[in-house]
Amino acid sequence: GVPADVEALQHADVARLLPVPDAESDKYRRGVVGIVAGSAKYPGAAVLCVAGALHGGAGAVRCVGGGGDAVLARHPEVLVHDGTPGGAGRVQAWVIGPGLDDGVAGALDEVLASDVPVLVDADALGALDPVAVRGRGAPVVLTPHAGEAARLLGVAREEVEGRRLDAARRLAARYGATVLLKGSTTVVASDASAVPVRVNPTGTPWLATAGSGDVLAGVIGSLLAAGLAPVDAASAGAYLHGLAGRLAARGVPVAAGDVAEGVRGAWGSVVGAR
Ligand code: NPW
Ligand code: AMP
Ligand code: MG
Repeated sequence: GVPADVEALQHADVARLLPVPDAESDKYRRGVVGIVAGSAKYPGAAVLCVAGALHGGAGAVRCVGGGGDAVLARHPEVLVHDGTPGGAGRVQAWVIGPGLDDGVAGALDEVLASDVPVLVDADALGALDPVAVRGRGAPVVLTPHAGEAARLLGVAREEVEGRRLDAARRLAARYGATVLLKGSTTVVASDASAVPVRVNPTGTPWLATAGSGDVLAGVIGSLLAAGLAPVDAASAGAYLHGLAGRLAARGVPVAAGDVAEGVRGAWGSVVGAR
């Protein structure tokens, strides 16, 4: 059986959480996601993160970073900004990290200084100061893979792989943040120790493909911007991402861009169950 401090995320829970727009909705109420991603080395990470946010249901996506031209070529809907995150205008949740290389620290300070939720992934994780995270008013979500989690904890990757629930809980406590630890079984831990760790049941090994995590960060960003609580956004995002991978793959290989497009079908299969 599943221990009491762990729960599997249920389809009906996700159906309740997903922000379906109504007659009162506008793009700002649906949520504006700010994405700080991409670099000359990894412009594609910004494209994939943006795709996750757009298909995840964002009202608008603003993008800051080194992937602007590549992003616009694929997604003309996106508001691309040349400057730094602080000058980007109205944003209801930030995603920072996919494919960034230099300039991470300054951008991280700026998004952490905002009063909206911040998701920190990939290259931005290594630049993160626990004191700065704990000291901010609004929530922080961390989305490491096992290698990134091992580096943050200062332990071997095997230790994280062998004790995934414990690793996620330890990181959540250290940073005062919600931690989604990616892998063959993705788990979501809250820094509130009374909240059970959520285990995502929808993953598939077909998700083990370059750029897959960049898509996930964008999907969760869209749910944070819509106003979901951090553990809800992280776990519903993982649920949609896993389902998207399954729907896109159907037993054959998929690329991360296919997973991003599968997020719309995943949404449909979840809200259809309302
Ligand atoms: P090793 O060598 O296996 O022991 P990579 P990345 C480890 C961007 N991308 N579980 C691995 O350890 C991302 O957004 C851009 C456990 C290695 O030491 C990031 O900004 C793409 N450990 C950046 O690239 C598409 C794992 O981590 C270290 C692991 C780096 O991304 C791809 C670094 O590994 C990518 O998303 C796992 N699942 N995966 C684009 N198209 O623009 C890796 N490690 O190979 O530099 O990869 O950390 O995923
Ligand atoms: P990243 O390493 O940041 O690109 O993220 C990889 C994504 O693929 C995460 O969502 C992982 O949970 C997922 N993933 C990687 N390997 C597996 C696996 N063997 N089974 C299920 N999901 C996986
Ligand atoms: Mg990644």
